[in-house]
Amino acid sequence: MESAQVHRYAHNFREVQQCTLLSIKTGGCSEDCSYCPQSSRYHTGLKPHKLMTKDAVMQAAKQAKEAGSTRFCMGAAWRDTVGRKTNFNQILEYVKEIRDMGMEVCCTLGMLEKQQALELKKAGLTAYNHNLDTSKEYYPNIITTRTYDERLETLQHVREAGINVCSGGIIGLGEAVEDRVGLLHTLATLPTHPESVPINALVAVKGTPLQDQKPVEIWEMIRMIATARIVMPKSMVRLSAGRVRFSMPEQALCFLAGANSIFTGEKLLTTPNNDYDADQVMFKILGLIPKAPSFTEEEAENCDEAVSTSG
Ligand code: SAM
Ligand code: DTB
Ligand code: SF4
Repeated sequence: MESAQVHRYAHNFREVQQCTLLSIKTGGCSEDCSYCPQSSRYHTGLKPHKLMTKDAVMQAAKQAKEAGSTRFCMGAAWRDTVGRKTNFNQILEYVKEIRDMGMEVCCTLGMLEKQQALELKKAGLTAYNHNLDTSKEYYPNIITTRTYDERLETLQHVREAGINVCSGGIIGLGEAVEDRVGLLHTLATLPTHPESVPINALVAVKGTPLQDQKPVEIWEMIRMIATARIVMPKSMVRLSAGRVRFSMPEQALCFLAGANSIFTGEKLLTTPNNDYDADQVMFKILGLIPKAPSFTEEEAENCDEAVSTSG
């Protein structure tokens, strides 16, 4: 397997990053992403919630850290953050505090303007997740309320603000193999490769237009991960949504193919994820080691200062 060779050349193949998601603002979204249980256009039975309070978010981050997670990613069901000044400022505070706990912090809040990206950077954000989801050609079959080019613009704003880019996609949307190649080609030909590339297998949620899609087979997932690894050797490739359906040996093949990051914690945003204890057993059996958080020197100094002044 060529990707395994590339993986071993570019990374410590035992190291796997554990990232925990929290949906800080759930449901009621104006967009029509046809895979998403959080769109207000579909009847998925999901109860919308407004932005979570600081205490509740910090509690979840603390729990994730204690469970061994090194990156905390906050998701909001928004098209963008324009006109959400109060909520956005609150999120900036959450970012600062979680960063000061010594965790990498990521957000996924929809489209970002340049100014907002700069503010998130200033607050200490490590990475911003914004997926391209699929190829430019297949995209209009999945989402009509915002364009592929708008997504690329957000990625550019994130990059220009000096925040790491996290961008990947979903397989199992009914796309052709060429669309999977198209997605990876777009990601791999960005001016700089995204630092992380999440590969999601569709979680077909009842009530969404994609509820009856055929489940992605493990071989499709492995091939997608392997190809991502070969074309973006240094990126963290994340075995993301859909992992809960795969057995330990199946996941082992994903790691061999080049995946070196997972979402841990019992929930993704709104759907179930692997059991925390089962993941710890898997790490032990497969001889995987948790990846330590990584910060630039400048960020680490800021964090040291924060820790020494707070003590
Ligand atoms: N609202 C923001 C946005 O769309 O950019 C952030 C949250 S959104 C839920 C983040 C990503 O989760 C989507 O871009 C999509 O790739 C992924 N996602 C959402 N629902 C999914 C599902 N049912 N199965 C797999 N991935 C999903
Ligand atoms: C990503 O690529 N996958 C995560 C994260 N980025 C935000 C989200 C998966 C969501 C799966 C459906 C849900 O739990 O709502
Ligand atoms: Fe809204 Fe994001 Fe879901 Fe699309 S993927 S409906 S933008 S929450």
